[in-house]
This record gives sequence, structure tokens and C-alpha cells, in this order.
Amino acid sequence: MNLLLINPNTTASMTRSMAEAARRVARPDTRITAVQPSFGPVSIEGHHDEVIAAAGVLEQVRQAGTGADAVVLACFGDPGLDAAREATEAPVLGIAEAAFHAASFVSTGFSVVTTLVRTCVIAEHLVLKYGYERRCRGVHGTDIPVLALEEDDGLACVPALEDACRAALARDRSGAIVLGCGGMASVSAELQRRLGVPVIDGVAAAVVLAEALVQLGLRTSKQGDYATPLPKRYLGWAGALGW
Ligand code: 5HY
Repeated sequence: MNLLLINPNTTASMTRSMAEAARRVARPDTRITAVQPSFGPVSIEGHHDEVIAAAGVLEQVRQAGTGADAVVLACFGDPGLDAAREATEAPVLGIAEAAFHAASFVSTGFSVVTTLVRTCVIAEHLVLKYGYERRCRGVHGTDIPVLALEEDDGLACVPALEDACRAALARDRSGAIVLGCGGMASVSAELQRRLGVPVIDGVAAAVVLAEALVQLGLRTSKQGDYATPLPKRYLGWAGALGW
């Protein structure tokens, strides 16, 4: 199967490191194409960044056309997820939603540990949107900037992340950790080794769940709100995104 991994920010090195994390768990016959938008923020750390990144996601989904059997949005805000599902029949998985599902198979309650404190509300909104308010016991920011995770594969951030995870597990009485950034994919195994509890990286979870959906022959419904957008012109820089 052809899996399109979209990094909604425009930092190519982060796209590469997330592609590596994806290939570590993907089946041998899964071909992963990793891309990022031609425009938009180098990192997504707030609502403004997210809106532009969502348009970048649509640019890449449209460019892929019918070439992708499944799509993974590798940013923890799942930017443009519903719009992307309108734009393609292929299953589209956001790493936050995928991580919440995976965490709920292995714990009765999980904690999210993420980057900047200001982004916590975005994760909290997704917990409510996806109906995980009974399983997510807390969302915790570390004020680690997204691009700090790019330096030396994020290893320098491991001690601070480990401390934040231990504090969250104790405070929330939770049994698992969901990592709140695609850029943390490279340190999830080390954190799980140190913490001794399930540590869920959404990139890996989304790739494996996408493979499962394709294996089940499931595609995005075109009945109702995920139906293909109505034909209309888009003016200005968004012209190419019209239907
Ligand atoms: C992410 N931002 O996964 C989110 C993390 C965050 O550029 N990739 C980003 O802070 O919401």
C-alpha cells in the first residue's frame, strides 16, 4: 500500500525523522511517501499556525490525488483532518486521534505530555472532539519548543520529558503516556524504557492503524459531511484548492 505521511509544518528535517519513525513500524510492503506543504509555519505552536498548516495539508492531499491508499497527518493538532477527509476517499488519520485510540487499548486512563503550555488547549479540544474526556486524565505542557526536538534527534529533551511524564503519571494516576508532538517520535522508545509504562507515539500508531484500515478495505465515507466538497472557485492564493 501507498501511505502518504504529511508533516503539516514546513521543516524538512522533521519530515525525515518522522518518516524514519514511520518506516520502523510499517509493514515491508507499505511504501511511505513523506511530504510537507510548500508554504506555512516551520513549526505549529498555536491556533494561527494551525490554520495555515491546515491549508498546507489540503495542498498535499490534493497533489497526491488517488495515489495514496491512506494518509497520516503528523502533527498533534490534527490540523485540517476533517477537510482532508472530504478531499479524499483514502482513510486519513491524525496522530492525536490515533494515539488516543492506541492508549485506550492499553490503559484505563492516559496523560498527554506535549510541547508549549499554550498548545495544551488544542489537545484538550481534541480530547473533547474525539470523545476521550473519560480516558484522558490530563494534558501537560513542558514549554519545550517543537524545533528543539529536532536537535540531535531530541535526545537533549529526554530528561525534561521523562520528569514531565513521571509528574503526569503520579498526578493523574494514569497508566500510559501519549506524546503530544510528532517530533517526539524519535524518543518514544527511550522514554518507554525509562518509565516502564506504555508511551504512545502518534506517528507509529497512525501508520499501523492506517495499514489496518486498508487491510479491512475501509475508506472514508462519502455519505454526509465527508462527501467531496461542492464544485466552486477559490480566489487568490487558494485558487488551486478550489473544486
Ligand atoms: C506537532 N506542532 O506535532 C505539533 C506539536 C504541538 O509542528 N508538530 C508541530 O506543539 O502542537
